[in-house]
Amino acid sequence: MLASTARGDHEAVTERSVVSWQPGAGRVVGIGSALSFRQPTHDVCRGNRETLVADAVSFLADEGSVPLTGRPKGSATLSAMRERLDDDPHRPGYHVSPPANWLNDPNGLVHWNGRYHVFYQYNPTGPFHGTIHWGHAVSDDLVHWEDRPVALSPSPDGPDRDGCWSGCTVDDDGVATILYTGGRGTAQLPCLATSTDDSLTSWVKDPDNPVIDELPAEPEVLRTEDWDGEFRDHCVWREDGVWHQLIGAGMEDGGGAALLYVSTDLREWEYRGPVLTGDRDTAGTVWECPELLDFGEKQLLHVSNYEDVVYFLGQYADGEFAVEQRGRLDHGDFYAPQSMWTDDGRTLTWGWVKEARDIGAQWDAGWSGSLSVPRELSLAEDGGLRQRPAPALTELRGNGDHRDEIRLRAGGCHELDVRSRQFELQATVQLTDADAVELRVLETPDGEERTPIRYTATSEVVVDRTQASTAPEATTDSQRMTVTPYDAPLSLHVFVDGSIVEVFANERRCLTSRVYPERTDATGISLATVGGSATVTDLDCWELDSAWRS
Ligand code: DQQ
Repeated sequence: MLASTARGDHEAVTERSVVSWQPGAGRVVGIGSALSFRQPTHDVCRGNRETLVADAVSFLADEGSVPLTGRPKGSATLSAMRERLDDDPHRPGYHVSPPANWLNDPNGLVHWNGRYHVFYQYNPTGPFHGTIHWGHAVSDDLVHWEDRPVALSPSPDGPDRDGCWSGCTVDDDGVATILYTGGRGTAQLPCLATSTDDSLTSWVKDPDNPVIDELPAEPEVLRTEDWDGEFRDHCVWREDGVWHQLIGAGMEDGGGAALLYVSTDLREWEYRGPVLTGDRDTAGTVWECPELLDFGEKQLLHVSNYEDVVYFLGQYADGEFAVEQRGRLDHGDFYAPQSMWTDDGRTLTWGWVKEARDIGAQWDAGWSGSLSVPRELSLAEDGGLRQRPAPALTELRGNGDHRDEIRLRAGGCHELDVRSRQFELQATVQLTDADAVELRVLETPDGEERTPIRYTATSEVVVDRTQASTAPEATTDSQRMTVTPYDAPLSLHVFVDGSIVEVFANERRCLTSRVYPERTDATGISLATVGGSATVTDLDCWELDSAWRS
């Protein structure tokens, strides 16, 4: 924590720290976390204390010539923070990650003036969820990204004092406008901000925030220990000149809900009721981050229910959603996705790829969380959901290995020429009489560490983490998804990046996993069969470049 609040002469160091806020509400004064030295008279201790104070004072006096982590002042500082983490083998290279510290949900994704903007839930004070700001990254091509300064910070005297939570960006006749959830104490209410420049760097909060200042009466919103009402996250679109907004909620009677509001100016909102509700047992107690996507013939509503991202495909009309099909958007560590509509009419979706290691390991790493690769969502010919990696990702391809056909005999194993922790692999897998085919990634030469992605004759794709890492505290459970009825042959598309394994099966189903191999030689890629023979055709494997430019 590197900043604290001052009110006149009173320093409120125990209030949550922030990076910056709008003038008039306070000022950043320096180090705000308590630091005590157990043996203040000891020479080493005294030396450390003096070094710390000297560094801090010099940093404050000289805009960052002493490179302290955690206090982003501009793009140069953000690049320096990012570079310091470059040697971490678990750090993703081409997935969008925070420069350091914490990232959770993607927010406010927008294609604006020809550039792609990704905002995200960001804690600049450390790799843990707290003091949530909006981080910002920008790209010209969807694959090379540049860090931008923090876009939204909590205002100490505002309804977002305790965090600027998830939301979206809309184009209000040329004015980029964010709707987000402001948190203060036990209240969480919708707030609005508009950008003052084409690069979407500076944002001004609406003086009348929150723009909705009470919870709807019906259905009664779930009250919890933390919140007066579980009521947050925003999906906004314009229909026949009227703004529509979905807000995620939990209901006192059980189950999640996506609640609809309408407005003519984004500031005065009229409540219309739920477009869809779910029962507690099948779809979770609270629906976070609802998003409605229009695919013409059908619409898709997805919600994040603390565990999974559940999607409903069906018909949305007049404020009601009629469900025809439902499923999970991803079967692994993927949460709170949000989409961007590109100028050429595609729907690209990013999700938060959570960590699968404890908070202590995240603290030691100095960063936490990443976004998935962008996924293009569309309707398949049979009316189901299609998910495939955004075509732009091909721009990152470097050295490759191509095989027309690999015949695998019972117990056989085939090693690829590529050794990497940052690659893409595409292949078609046909089980002949094998029980399973394994694509083993992040594998050491002796096989001590490896992560098999297993396609089984029982139509499952399993990411097996039992041997992924030799670290005693590593997660060892396996993650799985069924791939029926699209199971023969399987088209497999895999993205590996540091500690992320993202699997696309048949351009339909996805499983995103986290693994943390310890050994530096865990870079092997091989194919093997279990209990019989199989054929792998049209295999391509490319090393992928990194996404970040300083
Ligand atoms: N994350 C945000 C909330 C949202 C949750 C807070 C989902 O707005 O409900 O960081 O991960």
